[in-house]
Amino acid sequence: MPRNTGTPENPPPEARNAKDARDAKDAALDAFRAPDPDGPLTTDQGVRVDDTDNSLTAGYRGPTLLEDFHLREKLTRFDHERIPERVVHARGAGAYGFFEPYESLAEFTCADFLQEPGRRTPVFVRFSTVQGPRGSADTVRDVRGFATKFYTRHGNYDLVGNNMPVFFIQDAVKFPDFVHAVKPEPPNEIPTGASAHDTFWDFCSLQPESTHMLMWLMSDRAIPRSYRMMQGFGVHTFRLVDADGRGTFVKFHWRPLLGVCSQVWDEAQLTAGRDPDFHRRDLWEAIAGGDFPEYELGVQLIPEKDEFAFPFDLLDPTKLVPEELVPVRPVGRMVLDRNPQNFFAETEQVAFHTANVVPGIDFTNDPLLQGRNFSYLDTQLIRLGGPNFAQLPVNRPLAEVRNNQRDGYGQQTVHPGTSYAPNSVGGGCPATLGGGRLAEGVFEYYQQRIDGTAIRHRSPSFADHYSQAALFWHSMADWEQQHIVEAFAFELGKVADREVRRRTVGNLVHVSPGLAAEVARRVGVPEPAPEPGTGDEPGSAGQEPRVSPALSQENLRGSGIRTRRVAVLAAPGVDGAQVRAAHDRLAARGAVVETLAAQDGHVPAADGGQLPVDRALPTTASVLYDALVLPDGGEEVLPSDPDAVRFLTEALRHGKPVAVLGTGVELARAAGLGTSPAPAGVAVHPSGEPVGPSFWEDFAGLVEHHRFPAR
Ligand code: HDE
Repeated sequence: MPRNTGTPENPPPEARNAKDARDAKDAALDAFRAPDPDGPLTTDQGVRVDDTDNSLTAGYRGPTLLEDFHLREKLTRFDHERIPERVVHARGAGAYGFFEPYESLAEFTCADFLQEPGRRTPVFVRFSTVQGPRGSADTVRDVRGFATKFYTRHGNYDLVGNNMPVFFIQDAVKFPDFVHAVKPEPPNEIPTGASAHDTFWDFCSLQPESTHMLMWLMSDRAIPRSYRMMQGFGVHTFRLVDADGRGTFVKFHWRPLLGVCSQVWDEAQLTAGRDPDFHRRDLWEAIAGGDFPEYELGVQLIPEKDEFAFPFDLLDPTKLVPEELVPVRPVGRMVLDRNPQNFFAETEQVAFHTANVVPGIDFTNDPLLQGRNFSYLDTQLIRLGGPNFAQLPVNRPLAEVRNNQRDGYGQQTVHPGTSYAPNSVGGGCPATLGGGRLAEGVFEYYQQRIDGTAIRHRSPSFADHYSQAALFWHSMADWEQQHIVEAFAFELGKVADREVRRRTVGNLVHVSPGLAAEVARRVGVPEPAPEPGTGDEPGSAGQEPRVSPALSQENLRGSGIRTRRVAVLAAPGVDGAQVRAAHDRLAARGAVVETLAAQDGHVPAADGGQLPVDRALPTTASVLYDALVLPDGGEEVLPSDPDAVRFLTEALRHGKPVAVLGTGVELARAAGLGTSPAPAGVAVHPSGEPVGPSFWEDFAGLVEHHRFPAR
């Protein structure tokens, strides 16, 4: 795809630094940035304070005096620091960046930010988990939020998506039920950040429309390696509208440049303990280190005439449009190149809303989307304390705001004149109305013909809950299917109510009798009888399964090893040249390489040199790395160091690439790793022979592959 290689006004991200090239949103935030912290300490009224360590008291040992306004203000402000967390998606991390189209999409939409190749629009993105509270761990099994605010010239556009393309329910009226079921249970607020409990599975087992989403949730998509390595989806079918008011249905996709990578379940659980901030830290460090996460925006475009051309309803959010039916067209890229300065002010106070659309983008009648269009504004009113949250710095549009909306808590704008229309006095709201000129940045509702009888019934076209769940299942590689089985067995194994387990397995029969039988066996409930027409093995009662290769992570790997974390285990007597080569060769390809030893400081190498240690083994863990190098030497120490043995054992269990050089094989043996023949993902180099560049090249190939889950 054509890339913006940079102009002085519009440089590529690689050339940017905070001083010389700042986007419009960054510059607009200046007005709200705190002054230099080196100045005098003041009260909120700007009065300089003489002492902030001692209250004003009546004598040395007397009571504190009420007139100490500094004490009162300081405590009052502290008492009011907390705001309600988001009712869902409470845990998250955010970053600024930009979006730029590859090509003009004027043929389909008049959205200003999609007109001109290379023209950049500032963005703020917030990634999140759904179930857990603000302080919960990052690596739980959960859906991830992927919400993007585009600060366009024609107002803010929010694409509030997830890392899975479908959802649990079809109608917004079920959302409170769903969330009450998945959230910690009311009597004891257990479990935190997990769906493996009775109420969630009870709800889903009674609500078969959740089956397709459950397949995604039980897959490795629910345990991403990084926010930088997951896809994003708008989920609903939206509508693009061109300058003449013509509509085209659209599905939005984000594809990470680094490929789609996941942890394995045991690894994710251990990471939650070793570093609960794993994803937050990963995003922050990548951006701080100049490795800017990049995602390609793709669209599936469906002409309105094809609205009924699919075997599912485009308005049903439990369905995706298989890429084999409608290919994803790449239309632009988003680069996240700036960390926020203050988590609360920016990441916590950012307020997304599905109804924040701009001219050229419109809704469909997806009943889930329609409910969301009410809910997001409503929730911000309580979470952010009133109607003026759009004036918070991170939420402010770059486009001018002019209307008769007034007052309310925390009003920041000083409005002159009167505030009503029509108006012939006092300079009140002279704002002009648009008159429906889409192309000039005026939002005009898509002219959809609506007539119908008010009914409370699910559309019959939403009735098939299993075909796409089966499509997903059959599109998985063997190891992905294995992980799905294990995830169902884990989650249902945590469900105390056997009837809920049984009912869930009963639903799975419609996806795959094989899957249902295996899960039933593992969770100790009777194997359900296969339903006629649901057989999944070729030649059985059902049809030959359809597959969609685009759904398998096997086909979504990235290339290269940028930002992959590689640990080199070193002990006194280690081969210094090998440690240095591991650093040089892999870091040259963009990996983050760290030397670990029993203690911090330096480790003496066999050649007499002193190698700097990046981290002491007891302070870190295998789950925080993607690959491992066991260099020659140090065999006196490492095989008997429980931390080192555990490090390797876990790396092996989690399918990570390992390089074993020379006597590194001793540690490998201690961890139960046979090296002849070497299992998949293990590169072995015999003792005494020089290690050439090709060894590191081959090992980089294994690191690029990411995990060897079938090992
Ligand atoms: Fe949300 N959702 N949602 N949701 N959602 C919220 O808004 C809601 C749904 C999503 O980083 C809330 O500001 C309803 C689907 C993300 O700040 C709330 C329904 C998808 C985020 C809300 C859904 C999402 C939210 C909570 C069903 C994927 C985090 C706090 C009708 C397409 C945004 C807030 C951030 C947050 C309501 C379903 C994505 C309560 C009623 C489907 C990424 O308003």
